[in-house]
Parts: sequence; structure tokens; C-alpha cells
Amino acid sequence: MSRRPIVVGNWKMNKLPSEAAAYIKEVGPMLVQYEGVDTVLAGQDVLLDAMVYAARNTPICIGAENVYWEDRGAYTGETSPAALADLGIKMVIIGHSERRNYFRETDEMVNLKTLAVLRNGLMPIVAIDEAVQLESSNDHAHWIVNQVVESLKGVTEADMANVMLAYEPTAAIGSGQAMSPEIAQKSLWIIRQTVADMFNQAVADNLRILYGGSVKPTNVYDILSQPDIDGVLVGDAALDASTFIELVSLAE
Ligand code: G2H
Repeated sequence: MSRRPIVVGNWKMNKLPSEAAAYIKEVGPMLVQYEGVDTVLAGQDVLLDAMVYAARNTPICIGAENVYWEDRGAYTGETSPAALADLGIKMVIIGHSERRNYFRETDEMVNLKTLAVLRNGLMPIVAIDEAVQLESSNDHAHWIVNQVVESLKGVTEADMANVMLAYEPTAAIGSGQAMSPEIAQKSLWIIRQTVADMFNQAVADNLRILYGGSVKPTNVYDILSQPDIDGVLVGDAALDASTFIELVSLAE
């Protein structure tokens, strides 16, 4: 079993369309040499058209940071998964800790979004967060297992080939302090075992699971050296083009 490493830059709400295009023009040609790594850049909706255009003929996949669960309808201000697919978007981050905490997204909403994204032929990157107060308690495993189970309700075994999960401990997000790779590994192992229990071992073995939270060039190698960590979801360090290239080079 070998899972391709993946580096996902999550720009959050930090770039303008003109900056996004310039970044991709700089990074795109440089990434061609790292054939062993998948690279994704996720941006806010207003950037996506410019990002898809700039990423033509590069190895970069463009992702969205959020989506609604209906394909069409009277939902003013929401983003349709069908529209994302039509635009050329390949992946969607769902249930990021910031969505769960600032915008009150529940596991049920995350599940509806996951199903909608799969229905439209897109790949969900479903984020599993972990509240600060749970990180050293016995509730830790239960919290993680519950999110995985609730997020993946109704997802079929065949769908799982297009799903990725991302573990993001809240304390590590944007803090500059990543979780220790060995401790993160324990949580990713729990996530993979949960998927094995829900589906089967082959599905779990093929699933790519990412770690997110203050990933940077100085820690990415150690993080990706853990057996269950297949990729990284990177915020702050992905805002700078040369740092993103460095991260991809270290991930190969
Ligand atoms: C965690 C991560 C990207 P950062 O949210 O999803 O952000 O690398 O800034 O901690």
C-alpha cells in the first residue's frame, strides 16, 4: 500500500485575486519537478475563477474552502457544489475548525456538505478538529471517532476512494506551535482505525489523512515521516510562494 503525499495550501481569507494569480504563475512551473507529490491550493470563492485560470497547464489542483449542500436554489450568498465542479474545482475543504467554531457548523452540516461534494464529482477534504480542552483527556478518542462517523454517514465504499480526512488540533492552528508528530500520529491512527471499522481495512489503507496546524518547512519532514500522516494542510506557511515550493520539495 502506498499513498501519494499531498500538500494542500489553505489560504483562508488572505489573498486578493491579483495576488492569487501572481502566486500561481510563480509556483506552477516550479512544481512540475516534484512529480511524487500532489499539490492543492484552496482559496476563498472570489479567487477561484482566477486560480483555475492561472493553474492551467500546471500540476496544481484548485480547491474551495467551503460549499453549501444543495446544488441549486434560493440560498442567497451560498456556493453550489455543482457550480464549483463546473468551474473546474477538484477538491473542497469541509468542516474546517474555523467553520465549526466561528460559523457554528455541526457534524450534520459537515456530513450534508460531504455528500453534496461527492454527488458532484468533487473530492472532499473533511477536517476533524479537536478542542483544546480535550487534547489530554480520555474524551479525546471519542471526540475524534464521533466526528469521523458523523461526517461520513451515507458515504459509500466506492465514494471513499475520493475522500480525504484532515486532522487539525485546535491549539496548533495558526499558533506557530505544531502538535508533536508522534502525538498527532496517535490521532491519525485512531481516524484510520475508525474508517476500517466503518468500511473495511482496504478502504482505511487507501485513505489519505492529512495533518494541519502550524506546518512549516522546519517540521514538515518529521510530520510526514509518521506512518499514518499522508499529507499536510497548511495555512500561514502557504501564503508565501517560495515557502510553499519548499514544503512541496520536502514532502517528496
Ligand atoms: C490549520 C492550518 C491550515 P495554519 O488551520 O488549515 O493553518 O497552518 O496557519 O495553522
